[in-house]
Amino acid sequence: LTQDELKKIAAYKAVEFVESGMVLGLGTGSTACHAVDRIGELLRQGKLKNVIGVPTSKKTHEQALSLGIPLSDLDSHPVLDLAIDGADEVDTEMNLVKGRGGSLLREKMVEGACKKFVVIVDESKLVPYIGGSGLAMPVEVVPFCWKFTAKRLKDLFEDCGCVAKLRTCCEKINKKEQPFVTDNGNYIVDLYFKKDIGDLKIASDSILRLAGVVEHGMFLDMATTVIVAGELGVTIKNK
Ligand code: DER
Repeated sequence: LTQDELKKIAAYKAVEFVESGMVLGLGTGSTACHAVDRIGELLRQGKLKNVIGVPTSKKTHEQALSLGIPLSDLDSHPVLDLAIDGADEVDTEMNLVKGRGGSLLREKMVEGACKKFVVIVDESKLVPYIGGSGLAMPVEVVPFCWKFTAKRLKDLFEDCGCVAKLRTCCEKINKKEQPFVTDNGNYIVDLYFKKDIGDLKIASDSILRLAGVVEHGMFLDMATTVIVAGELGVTIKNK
């Protein structure tokens, strides 16, 4: 099975948790995309009725619109029944790294407002603990003096050999790479650690104390269910 086929299997399994009348958090990324497609299909077939979607990105908003999924937002629905979203890393405690697709702020807001948050991954996302993979730990920062904020983030994790890099996007304006801009008009500084960052809650709090930081990609104690699709089948783990 290809990675995308595994993602689709996990996504479709998660959609089995969706009941008519639910207000749903709609995730962002290639795995969540399959879940949103499936919800649209079941609505079209009349197997699901009266669901409302709250998207976690402009991209998911567009996808849901194209599928005819009725949409709303957190202002109108401050409490949601269920969110379904992917993740970049999942550890044994169901802590997540998210945001390598750049949507972490709206994802964290929506998923933090849900009674249940179902994470859907293929087995390649499983890690022994988050922050140890050496891959990007995204931090959304305001564009104002982002270098100042990036330096303070780097200094926070000096003893983990932290490297802080501004995320850029492919478009070039007179050959100069441009910063990636989030749906909220902010930048993303990706942190790369050479060593384990230790207590995640302490790391999270220290990042959020920096005034120029908006949010980071550690989703601690938020997931209520993790669905993992692997070569040997699908496993469902509950908190
Ligand atoms: O950016 C995000 O948070 C995405 O949900 C990401 O974590 C998972 O994206 P994928 O399903 O394309 O791997």
